[in-house]
Amino acid sequence: GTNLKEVFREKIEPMHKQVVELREKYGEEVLGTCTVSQAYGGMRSVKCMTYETSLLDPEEGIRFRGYSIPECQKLLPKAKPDGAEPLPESLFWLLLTGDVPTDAQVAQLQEDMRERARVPADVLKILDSMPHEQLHPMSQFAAAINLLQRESAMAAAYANGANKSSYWEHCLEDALTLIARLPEVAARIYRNTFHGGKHVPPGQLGDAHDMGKRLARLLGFESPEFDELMRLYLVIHADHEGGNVSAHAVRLVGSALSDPYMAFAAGMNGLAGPLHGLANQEVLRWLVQLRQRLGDRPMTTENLTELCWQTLNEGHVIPGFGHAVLRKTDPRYTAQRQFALKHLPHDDMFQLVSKLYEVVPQVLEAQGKVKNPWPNVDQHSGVLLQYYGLRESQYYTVLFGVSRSLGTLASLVWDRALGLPLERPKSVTTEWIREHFHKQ
Ligand code: FAM
Repeated sequence: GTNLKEVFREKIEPMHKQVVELREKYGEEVLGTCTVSQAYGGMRSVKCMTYETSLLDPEEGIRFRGYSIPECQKLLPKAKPDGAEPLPESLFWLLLTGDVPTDAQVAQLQEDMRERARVPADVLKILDSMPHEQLHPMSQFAAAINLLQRESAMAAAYANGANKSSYWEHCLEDALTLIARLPEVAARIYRNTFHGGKHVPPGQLGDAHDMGKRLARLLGFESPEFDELMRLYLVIHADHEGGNVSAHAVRLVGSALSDPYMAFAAGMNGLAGPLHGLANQEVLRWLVQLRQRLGDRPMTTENLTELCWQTLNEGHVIPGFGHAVLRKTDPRYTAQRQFALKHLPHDDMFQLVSKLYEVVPQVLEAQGKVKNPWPNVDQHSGVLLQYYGLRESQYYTVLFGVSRSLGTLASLVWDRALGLPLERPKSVTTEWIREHFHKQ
């Protein structure tokens, strides 16, 4: 069928049965342990949670329901007639159901999201009244998501004493409405903060009905190439298994039965961290600073090496490199590099990023403490946006957030469908550790 809710409904019982069987069979098996160092070290690589929509392999990178990014680019429906990048809506269908959707299924989902897409006028008015010069776009974004919460179907259902077995339905309702409205919210923030509040009236959008193109038009961009970049961007940032700060925050807050709006706002506050989603903003600022420090010296290996050491010696990380789990070049970086080689091979900033791909890993390896010296998704994203004229790096993480809604909210619907309980790990004090291990 083409109705996402009905297709998803059919998936729940078989999955639930699988989980019950696995818990009966392996319930007492140990997934992983947590040492004292890992407890102090951000629980790095501690296996202690389940998450269905994607899995991150340290060597090969992310797989969305088992499919790599190149496989998604091949298999997922694209924009008619000649789109080259997968449609974000088709990825959402895959993440939620595990199936590659047909064109008809994607068309139905787009129709459904178009009906949900308009942001209430009073919410837009509050967005327009925010202090855009002082309030970071990510703060405006998280506030907007909370403002939309008053329409939460899940919050209303819970207040009306809905049966626990129906939570997933209301959660899916909220997820679809929220995802459908994020492009207009995000674009409103962009136009208010960087273009004097001159908005593109959504009524003017005509056929811009896929999420990527709709976002591009509302931001004020008209080129088909930028439409394709928005589609690629929204797909590759959508999910990165369950332990990254934004996905984990959505899961944790949602486990208290806070509705998807509340949970996703929490995830966005995490994404706004410089070591997580804000890194794409930091990369652009660093590249601009590198260019300034280079002055009219040539972009040679030795000059760039010297500037990278200067960053490290100033006690700063090199943004866009390293990863908590990945140990190879991020395939999300590679996908963007392919796009750049195809569309902007001679762009000056792309040349700089290309050169840094050869320089930075060696510097980080020489420094000797980074576990992964290779580039991650953020090293490349700003350069593509700059090229098409979206130059305000302070805004970049909002785009990351629009994309991350696809994975984290698909996963949240599964949390409710599987009846996952409140998340509540046990903490200990340093004093407890001393006592506990001293006795042994
Ligand atoms: N430049 C300089 N030092 C780095 C580094 C980098 N790119 N990446 C890691 N290190 C340091 C790290 O700060 C730590 O130093 P200290 O022991 O002095 O604290 C040491 O190397 C060991 O860190 P690690 O185990 O290799 O990495 P972590 O798992 O602690 O952290 C990252 C992972 C992503 C936070 C880290 O690589 C980093 O800060 N990268 C730069 C910021 C960035 O690009 N973040 C975006 C990540 C992206 F995937 C996303 O979420 N959008």
